[in-house]
Amino acid sequence: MRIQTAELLQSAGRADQFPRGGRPEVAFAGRSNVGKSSLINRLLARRSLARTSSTPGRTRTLNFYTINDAFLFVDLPGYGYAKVSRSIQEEWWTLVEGYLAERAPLRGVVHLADARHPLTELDLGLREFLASVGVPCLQVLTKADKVPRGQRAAVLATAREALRVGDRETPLFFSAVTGEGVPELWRAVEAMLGAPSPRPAGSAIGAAPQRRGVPNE
Ligand SMILES: Nc1nc2c(ncn2[C@@H]2O[C@H](COP(=O)(O)OP(=O)(O)OP(=O)(O)O)[C@@H](O)[C@H]2O)c(=O)[nH]1
Ligand SMILES: [Mg+2]
Repeated sequence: MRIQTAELLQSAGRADQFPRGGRPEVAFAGRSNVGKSSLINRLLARRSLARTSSTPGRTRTLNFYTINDAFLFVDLPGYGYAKVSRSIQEEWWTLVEGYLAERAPLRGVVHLADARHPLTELDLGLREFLASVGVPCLQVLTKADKVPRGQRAAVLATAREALRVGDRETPLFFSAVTGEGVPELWRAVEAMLGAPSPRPAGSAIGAAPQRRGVPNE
């Protein structure tokens, strides 16, 4: 993918701030500090378009980026950061759930988990939620530069077992540091963007979001 333009369209802290328009979009979800903003920057070959930080819980809004005036990337607030108050976490989660369940242009979600750690209940809960609202999801294992090649097969096997996907799904190793996984992820993202909307025809509303536990530990 040749990136001609990539710009922040909107930072939304409320659903009525989500941008309108029919361009398809892919969202990036995962725990706080897992590397969502870094992955977006790496994919777009922009050093600091999406704000990254060593302080977890930095991305507090849904940040919509327009790429080539053709499609959108959405950087979602991370979940599971214990130092953010429960009520704030609950507020973000309600907003994110509503977005995932009802956003008409959403074609798929790239779900990030740290390749060095097992998937958590929150990660699995998000995957389940996406399945329940019919949104395609691609599993990415971030910070792959920290996982020696010799450990890759074991990491993959553990992730597949946690996800209960057997051989049907292969999580993708990705590194924002080395660029590993960039071409593979672009292929998957392009396929999502090119696929028909998973939402019911003529409706902006998918299944109603189910309440889940507060995304905290
Ligand atoms: N080694 C390594 N570090 C990474 C990688 N991706 C991100 N990081 C580091 O992880 C930290 C968090 O990265 P972010 O991209 O800000 O993570 P985020 O998921 O957007 O975080 P929140 O917005 O707080 O939810 C930063 O210190 C990054 O430099 C990677 O692929 N390899
Ligand atoms: Mg971020």
